[in-house]
Amino acid sequence: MDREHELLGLAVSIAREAAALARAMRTAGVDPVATKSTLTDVVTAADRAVERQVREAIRAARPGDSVLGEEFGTEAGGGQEVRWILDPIDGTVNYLYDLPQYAVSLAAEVDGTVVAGVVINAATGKEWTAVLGGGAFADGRRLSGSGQTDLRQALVGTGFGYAADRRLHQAAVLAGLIGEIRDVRRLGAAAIDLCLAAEGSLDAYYEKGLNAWDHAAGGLVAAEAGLLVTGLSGAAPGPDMVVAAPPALHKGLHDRLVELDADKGP
Ligand code: LIP
Repeated sequence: MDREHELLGLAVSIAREAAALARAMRTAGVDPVATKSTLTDVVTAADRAVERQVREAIRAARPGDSVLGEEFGTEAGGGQEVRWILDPIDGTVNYLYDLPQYAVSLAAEVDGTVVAGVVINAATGKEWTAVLGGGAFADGRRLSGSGQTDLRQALVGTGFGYAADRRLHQAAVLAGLIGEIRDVRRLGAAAIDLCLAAEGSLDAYYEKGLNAWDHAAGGLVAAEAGLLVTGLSGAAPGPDMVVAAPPALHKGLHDRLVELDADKGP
């Protein structure tokens, strides 16, 4: 088995355990334990417990690897070239409100390139996986994105940040776009949004303000399903912008987002 599939196998078994813990803690009841960047950017005990469990599992299986996680930041490894990128519960607000759209997202990066990734919707158990050059799958079914070629007919996913001034900027961008697409979906978890675009349940997705842990695994799933996953104006996908769309839709959406200064503002 090649290393990429070995890393994926480990990621999947660790993420399944993590999803089970998130589900059990959701059933037991969830309260915010702290806030982060703003009053609405909450963290729950489950975010932290799931992250601890995943870190311990990675440390036990591959002690030399490093980990970047949303809640506890970077944990350097013993200089191995593998770095794990983890969002223990992507869609924490959905998790808090018991909306079944939250995920464990875990990616393995080798020398700066994401080579394997898994996203598990912890509420439904749905699983998306990808290996660099090996394709993307949902519950074992190979993915190929949306066949939509007309932006005016496209169902587009997006999201809003935790800071009010950023949300106002994002709303202004959406106001400029909404009359030119079929409709918008704000589902609340970037990792799942990217996977829904990979399977064609969304025709495209874009969002400003994502961290690596929000899009590392989902971005590989989308790219391996044949989507273009980029920033704007030649930039890589990152905090300024992540756009994921099939080649037939990408240029139209990208160029409109550039016109609307979607990667600018707060
Ligand atoms: C969330 C993202 C979502 C975005 C939210 C938040 P979190 O991540 O998945 O796309 O719109 O503002 O950033 O905070 O639940 O890990």
